[in-house]
Amino acid sequence: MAAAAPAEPCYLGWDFSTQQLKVIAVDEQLRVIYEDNVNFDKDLPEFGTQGGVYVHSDRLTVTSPVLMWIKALHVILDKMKSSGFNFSRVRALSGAGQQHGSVYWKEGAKVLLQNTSPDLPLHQSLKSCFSVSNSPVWMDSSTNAQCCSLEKAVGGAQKLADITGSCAYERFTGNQIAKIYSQNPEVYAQTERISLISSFAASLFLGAYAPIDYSDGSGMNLLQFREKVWSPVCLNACAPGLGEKLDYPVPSSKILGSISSYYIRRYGFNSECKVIAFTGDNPASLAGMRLEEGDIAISLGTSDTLFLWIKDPKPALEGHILCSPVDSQAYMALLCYKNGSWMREKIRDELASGSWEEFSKALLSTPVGNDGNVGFYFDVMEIIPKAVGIHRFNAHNNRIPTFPKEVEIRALIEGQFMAKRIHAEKLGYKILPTTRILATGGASYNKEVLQVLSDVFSAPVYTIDTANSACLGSAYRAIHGLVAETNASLNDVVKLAPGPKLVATPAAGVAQVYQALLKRYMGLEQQVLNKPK
Ligand code: 5FX
Repeated sequence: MAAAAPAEPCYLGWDFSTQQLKVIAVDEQLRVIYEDNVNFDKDLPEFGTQGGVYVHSDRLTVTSPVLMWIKALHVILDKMKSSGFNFSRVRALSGAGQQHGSVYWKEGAKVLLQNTSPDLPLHQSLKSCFSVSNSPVWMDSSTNAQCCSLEKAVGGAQKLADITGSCAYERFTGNQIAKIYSQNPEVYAQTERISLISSFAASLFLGAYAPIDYSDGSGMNLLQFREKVWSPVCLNACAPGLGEKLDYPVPSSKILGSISSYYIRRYGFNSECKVIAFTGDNPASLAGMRLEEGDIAISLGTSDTLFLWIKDPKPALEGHILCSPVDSQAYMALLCYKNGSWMREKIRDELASGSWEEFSKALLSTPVGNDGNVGFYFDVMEIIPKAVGIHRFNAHNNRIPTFPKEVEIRALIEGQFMAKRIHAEKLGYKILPTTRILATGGASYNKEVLQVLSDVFSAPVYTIDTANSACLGSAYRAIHGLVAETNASLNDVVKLAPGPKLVATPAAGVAQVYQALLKRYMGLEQQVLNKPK
């Protein structure tokens, strides 16, 4: 009798996000062959989280129970097993974690991690491994004092940005560690290893401490993002002996080792299955969207987020520069705007009877450049720039109290996109002839809004489905990790994946209009900052 053909290989991508744990399996043709998730609130009610987190009574401290993440992994793997998933097919896996959050392994945890019994659920074997049972996560903003002292220690906010890619942010891990050290020095002393959520998750699969990767590591206010080494001055400013507790960071595509025997014995994984370094959810999304040099991804959600592929970064007091998760010579910039869809929907409801069709008609009925009328619409305090309120200027740069409704709608959309282009260019971003804008999120369904985006950036706009981009990007990174040492690029390896859809190209002659308007917008932004209305 002929031997059965070996099962076709597949690759797993994990996403330890704020509200759920997700997994995707893709085959060699990059088809998604399995997808599942565990929702923390709904599927693990015993932890009592809301949206996957605990918001503490000061409203500033936000944490998640570390054992919840481990139990979620146990639940999802058991679900996969009962659905008949063939784990022996998995050649490699990688994953993503919400950025900035940190996990504190107690002295002695290393040995427990290496010796988990396949007869016990993982969260039982590891229950005494953590010196801090509730991990601080990215939503935490309780470390203002630590941010001030870190900036002071290095010589100011811009200096810190020059070293680490960002000025001090409360959610960034160095400041979180500094808070734990200053409030509970004995807990810090009992901690033998500090992981990011991404490297913590990789450690679970390795059965050993996984190093932090360069890309997620650049969201800590601790990494010299150009040299890719920890900054001694930042480490010392946060806590003593911190370098030893973090260990050396590694390239994001590094093969960390083979999967631990726990998974081989309990689930039937192949002993050759490789674990590729895990990274942050935003870097993993950049991989999932297959950004290339010069590309921009814009997520037009409640808040608007931009990822930019940058070659020559210029860190500023706004936005973040991270090491690229897919190209060791490149960087990614991250910009976040609070007044995104929230503001667009507000104006739509007030001026277009709540209808996107009417909103689009207003855009179509007004000229590119809006006859020189410019507006700033910040319903809540914006992140970039730190300004609030509605500010309108006519073509002579005079403040005016109102615009006709069509002018207002165009001023809002042109203003939002001009702000993004200006701040991206401040961080060193350059539009190239090959630049593509990949738009996702709610407003990416509106063709007229995307036309303005294309005109303002002078680049074609594509839409892409990214419901699971971090998870999918992790599966792509697992495939890429196996060949990364041959210098193959991620995009060479995932060519077969479905591509984005072209939806708008810049109209003829609009580049000159915006060249002049962008300059004026920059000047008016200064006025808004200097003289808030
Ligand atoms: C990025 O800097 C963030 O804080 C968030 O996007 C988290 O990564 C969400 F998980």
